[in-house]
Amino acid sequence: MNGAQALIRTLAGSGVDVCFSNPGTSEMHFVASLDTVPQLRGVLCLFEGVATGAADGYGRMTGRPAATLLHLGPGLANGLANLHNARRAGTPLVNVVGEHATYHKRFDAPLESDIDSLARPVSHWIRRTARAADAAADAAEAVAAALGPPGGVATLVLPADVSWSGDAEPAPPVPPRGPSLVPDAVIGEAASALRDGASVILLGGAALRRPGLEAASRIAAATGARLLGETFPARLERGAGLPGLERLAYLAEFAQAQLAGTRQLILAGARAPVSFFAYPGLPSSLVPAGVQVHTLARPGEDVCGALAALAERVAPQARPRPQPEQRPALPGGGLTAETVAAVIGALLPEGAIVSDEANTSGLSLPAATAGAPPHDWLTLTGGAIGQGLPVATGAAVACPDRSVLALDSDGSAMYTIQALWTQAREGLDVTTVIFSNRRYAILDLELQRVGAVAGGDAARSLLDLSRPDLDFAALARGMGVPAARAASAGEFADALRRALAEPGPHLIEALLSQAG
Ligand SMILES: Cc1ncc(C[n+]2csc(CCOP(=O)(O)OP(=O)(O)O)c2C)c(N)n1
Repeated sequence: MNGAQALIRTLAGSGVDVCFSNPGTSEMHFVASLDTVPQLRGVLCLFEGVATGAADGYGRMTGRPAATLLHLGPGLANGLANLHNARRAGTPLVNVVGEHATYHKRFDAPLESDIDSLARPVSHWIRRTARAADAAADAAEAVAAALGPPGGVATLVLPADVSWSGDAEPAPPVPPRGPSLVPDAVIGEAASALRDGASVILLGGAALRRPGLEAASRIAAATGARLLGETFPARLERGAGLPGLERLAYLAEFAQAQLAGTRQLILAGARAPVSFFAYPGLPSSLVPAGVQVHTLARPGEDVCGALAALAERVAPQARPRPQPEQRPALPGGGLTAETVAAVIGALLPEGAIVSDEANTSGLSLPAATAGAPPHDWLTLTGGAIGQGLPVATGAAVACPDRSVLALDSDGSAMYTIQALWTQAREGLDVTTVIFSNRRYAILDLELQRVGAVAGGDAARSLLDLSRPDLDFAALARGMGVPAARAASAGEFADALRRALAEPGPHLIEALLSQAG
């Protein structure tokens, strides 16, 4: 067996069943081996940012790593932004990067580059396999490193001659480790903090799944503590029957208002809140002065267990407070970000997975969908736009029985629009809604917020997506995805109903009225 075959068998044996790929010459033995290992499904992505984002979406939904297959340094570089988002999400992911044959590197051939330096900032584990005989053990360790906890990106650099050389055997999986338990003393400290009436519990990571939310809701019911969710969760379970959760706002002024009056801040799987950017004259930390911060659980610690133990201590009789079922009425009239949100709230199917990269057009989505049937909400964890469509693609591969909605603003969608082709190729049940405002609208706002002198024509043209107007329906059809354009709330509701009812991918371009 050559190194590539042993590696692929080991990945499959360790629970990796999909590889989002964009291969080149140095990965040909990996590609050839896929036919001998049907348990590992190769999915072709037409840009590496789609492959890495899809692996992120897959890992968020399964808790298991998908693999990527990228072509040397340039292929990795194309995938970096979504590996960055995956890193911020704490997603388990095995990032396989092909490399020149070991003896070829010193010739400085055109694709030669410093792969390790490119990979390091996004990887919490990197290994360069030296010999075919090591490929399988390295693959097993990569899976274990990706799973953590905490989960993360494990990058395995695979030279071509390691792949094609013989004398390798598959390796057994490395036994998984559980999250570290939170010591009793830490739970006791949080319990004392909760005696102060002005407490906020900031929930993040695994605390945003049902068990964590229900324990936190019991604590809030018994102690009067307020619950907030981190601003950009990797995966939030929400909807009717689950405890509702307000998220910390993106804009620092709003976040400060949400935290005003707090004396005790308990971090449950979330980091201490900071402003997304620095603004002249404003603080970077959003923790109000004088607030005592307590860390109940860090990433990689058993945050749900800690919340459950804390609930047993301070709220033994309390019940979680479920969000009542409640949907907005279907609106009529023009198409605005608000009416699109109301239609989505009215029609969101039970068990849907929402990949939210709607940016400024998404402000009404949380309220409009709060009482919809239970669903998962995946957000832009690392601020690097171009994540929404790939994450939706990976989530659909992970959960073929669920409806996936990608809610994407036009500017962000264009970074990784090739994801639509993979959705068509794989027959994935993804409905993409494009919020077409024909602007980088958030940057209009940021231009003022950072105190830059309000732009003239030259500045404005860098934030404007018209001239020419993008035609997303045509782009989608060109990649095999049926598409519609909607210019009124009624047209949008009809198109969304049809898209959700039919299997396979669809795209609806919502032509927002302020786009003119
Ligand atoms: C990879 C990357 N490149 C550039 C940016 C800077 N950026 C932030 S928001 C934005 C425009 C977003 O426009 P759009 O997706 O249409 O959303 P809107 O602001 O109109 O709601 C840009 C370019 C970024 N965050 N990430």
